[in-house]
Formats: sequence, structure tokens, C-alpha cells
Amino acid sequence: MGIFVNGLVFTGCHSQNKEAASEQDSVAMCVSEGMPSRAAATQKAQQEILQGSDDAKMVLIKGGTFQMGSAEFADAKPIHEVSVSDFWMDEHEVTNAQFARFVEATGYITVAERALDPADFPGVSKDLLVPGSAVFTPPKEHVDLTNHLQWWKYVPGASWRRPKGPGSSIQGKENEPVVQVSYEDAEAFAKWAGKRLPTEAEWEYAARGGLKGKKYYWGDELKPKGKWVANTYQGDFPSKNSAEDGFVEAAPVKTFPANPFGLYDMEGNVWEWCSDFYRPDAYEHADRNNPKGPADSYDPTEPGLVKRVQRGGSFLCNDQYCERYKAGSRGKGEVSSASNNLGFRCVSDHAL
Ligand SMILES: [Ca+2]
Ligand SMILES: [Ca+2]
Repeated sequence: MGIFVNGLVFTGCHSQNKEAASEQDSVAMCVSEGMPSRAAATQKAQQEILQGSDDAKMVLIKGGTFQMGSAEFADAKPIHEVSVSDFWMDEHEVTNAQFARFVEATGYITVAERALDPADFPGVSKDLLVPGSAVFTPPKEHVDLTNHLQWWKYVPGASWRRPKGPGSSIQGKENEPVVQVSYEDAEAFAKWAGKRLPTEAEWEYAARGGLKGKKYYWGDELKPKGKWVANTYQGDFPSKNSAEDGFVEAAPVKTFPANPFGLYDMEGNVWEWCSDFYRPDAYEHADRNNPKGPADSYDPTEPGLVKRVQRGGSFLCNDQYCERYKAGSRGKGEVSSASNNLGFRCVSDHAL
């Protein structure tokens, strides 16, 4: 069958180019210039294919060696050489539409929607133990930046379906990143999708996009050519968001330019969970080859809590308060906690 088809193609080619027939002694010659070979075309298709139960477009990140960390942040020192193997990464943060499909398929109930067990919250009045989550609630007037509880409120009823609590919704926000997801929620989604959460080494390697020693993941200038290239916070934090970049809160994924690896919103938009336990001294003892983080977590500011790493900062990051959208910086979060500026994306070791 294959020979017969090839024969037809060969014949057609000759009939259209009789004057050059002597040069066209193979089927390959008949392929018009600029058309990719079958091998190249399938490879490209594979690199951009929708992968996993969530049908996410994933990008093949070719492994390599890079300088991980930042001299600007105490918990991101020392800068050290790290190698990561090839992996595939979602090109954008997991969206509300993707998360809705997961919930529909599995009946999953997120941590923010579950009843709170009084045993987990000794000393807290039972009537305060209602399902909900943290919502950024900016004060009307300028405040000092020492107490973050001035702008973070626990809002009963806040969840991924109602990111800011009763009255809010995700309708019309299908392409925005899902928020109000705890580590457990992100991990459950990843498992359903046939994927996993990235290590922070993978995340940072991917975010750097092959650039070396830059202040921001996109380069050394905050606004290259006068343009905001990530969804962060402009204005007087936390009371006056001037939204010069066009967005007070999360932006639809892929609104801002992709990095050189074809990944969107690695910096800003929403924070992204990574699989490593958080410790401020993690890099002092880190593996150099595909590091997976320390064996346990420890955050001196909240010693009793288990925390995992978060990366990339969010629409609330700015130089005045949270600079942790800068290259190499690290974030952290208690594993059962969520907020309306926290999401995730998945990776896979293999094409799915
Ligand atoms: Ca913004
Ligand atoms: Ca992000």
C-alpha cells in the first residue's frame, strides 16, 4: 500500500515539473521547500501536544545545568550549580476550566471547601471553624507593611469556585488560573492529570529560560522597552493598585509574553506550588543533580507548620513589599492553606 501511494506521489510530481524531471529522482525531491519533514513535523507536534487528562499544552524542557539561587535573598543562598534532566511542563498555569474538569471527573472537594476539624485548631472557637480561605482585602488607606494580616482576611465560603468568597465567581474567568488551591489540591489534580508538581529546581530552570544571571526572569530591566512583561503590582501596596500592567488581580493565562522556552506567566500572575519542602537553609545541603528538596520542612517564622515551596510571585508582588518574583527568589506556604493569588502548573517526566 505504501509503495503504491508513494508511486502516485512520484508520478504527480513528474507530471507537474516535466522540465526538471531529470533532477527529481526521488520522492523526497518532490517535497516543496520549506515544508518540514515528517520527522520534524511529528517532533514539533509532540512538543506542543495536549497532554494528560487536563489536555494541557506542555513544552519539552531540555535538561541542562544552571546556577540556581539568588544573592539577593537569604533563603536563596548560596547560588549553586544544579543539573536537571529533560521534563515536560505545562505551558501555562492550570486554569479554572481545567480544574473544573478535574472536579467534575472526580468529585474532588478542595481543602478550602471542607469542614474544619476542631482538633486541628486547639483554642479556636468552634463557630469560627467554617470552611473558607484567605482573600487579599486591601485596606482603603496607606498602612505600614509590618503586619500582613492588615490585607489578608480569612473569608468563610472562599474557595476555587468563589475565590473572594460569597458573591464572587469564576464565571467568565475560565482562562484565568485556578486559585484557592492548597498543596494537597494541586497534588490531587496533578495525579488525575497523570503528572506531578515540579521540583523548585525544575521550576527555576524552566523560568530562567536559558538566560544567565539576570535580575528578573525576563532580563535586567523591570520594564523592557517601557512595557510590563508580567502581571505584578504597581502603585502603593497594598491600598492603591494602579494596575499599569492592565490587571488588578489575575490575568487570563498567556496574556503576557512567553519566555524563551515557550512558558507563560512563570513570573507573576499567581504563585505556583512546587513539590519541595521549604527550609531557608535548603541550598546549603542541596543535591546538585535533580534535587528534590530537603526531607522535612522548617520555617523559623512559623516553626510548627509544614510548608512547601511556592515560586514566581503573583499579581501582588512589587519592589515595595514582596519582591519574590525576581529571578531565583523563593516563596513558601503552609500545605493546607490557599489564597486568591496562589495556583500551580504541572510537569511530567515523559510525553503522555
Ligand atoms: Ca497587575
Ligand atoms: Ca505564575
